[in-house]
Amino acid sequence: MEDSLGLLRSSLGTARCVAFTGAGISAESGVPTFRGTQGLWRSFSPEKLATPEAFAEDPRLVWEWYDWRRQIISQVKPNPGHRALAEIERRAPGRFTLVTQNVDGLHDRAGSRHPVKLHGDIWQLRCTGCAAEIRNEQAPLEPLPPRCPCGAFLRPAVVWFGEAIPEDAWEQAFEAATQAQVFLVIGTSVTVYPAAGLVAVARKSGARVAVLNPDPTPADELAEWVLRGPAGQILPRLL
Ligand code: BJW
Ligand code: ZN
Repeated sequence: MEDSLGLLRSSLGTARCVAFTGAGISAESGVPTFRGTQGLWRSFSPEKLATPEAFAEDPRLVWEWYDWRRQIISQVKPNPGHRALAEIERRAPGRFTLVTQNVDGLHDRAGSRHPVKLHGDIWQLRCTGCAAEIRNEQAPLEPLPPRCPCGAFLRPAVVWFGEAIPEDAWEQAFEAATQAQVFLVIGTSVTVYPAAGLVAVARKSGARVAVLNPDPTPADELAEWVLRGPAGQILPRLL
């Protein structure tokens, strides 16, 4: 591990780098991940709740899940992993891109300037009627489900299964992956596409891949470095 950390640290000093993060980076802040036992909420899987069909069928149930998560996120802080990525970005102006699948806003709160948010933002709401977007940081939300002034339900401005990733975010992430010399895969199970496909895009374009995760992931076989452990402990050691 020490050797890998040293090599990776020195590459980060000069290389174009992408950090691709998932729920695991926020786990040490106290935000539940999606998969595994602690990811379940009232026995519903994210594949069941994070869909337009679930919202159409039972908007209150889906909102209760989001409201529960918003309450947790509002009470936690960014951890040393988030802060280390913000510091890596500060030290590598113009050659570092943070691409996150997370919607929790903890990268922004840690000081990352322009995280590319593939799956949206839990603090943004979008009207299912007139498509207006508003920022709302109230937790708990009242009433539930919230309504737009136009009368239609508001939904979280996040990307559910079967929905497209916002075009500008996808273009930025894809471009950064093809340009990366080092691609860090941090705290993600690398199972949800098209985001997960960015690892192979980067590898095929010549990036050296590093995976930071306590558990094995499908990206390990593409990786030059597999650093097993919590992101909040490993990332500060890259500074
Ligand atoms: C630690 C740690 C510590 C713990 N330190 N690590 C190709 C193949 C197969 C299927 C598909 C495919 N292409 C598309 C699909 C379908 C589908 C999909 O991928 N399904 C798979 C599940 C099979 N994808 C979609 O539907 C996507 N849309 C789409 O394809 O649209 C097509 C289209 C095109 C054009 C027009 C219209 C349509 C959309 C996917 C959206 C996913 N959305 C969610 C919810 C977002 C909102 C919300 O937050 O509620 O995104 S689902 C959920 O999973 C969330 C996450 O961002 C995402 C990824 O999860 P993540 O971050 O990896 O978390 P976990 O929990 O899985 O893993 C945590 C990891 O952390 C673990 O590895 C731990 O070990 C680790 N860890 N502690 C470091 N301390
Ligand atoms: Zn509206």
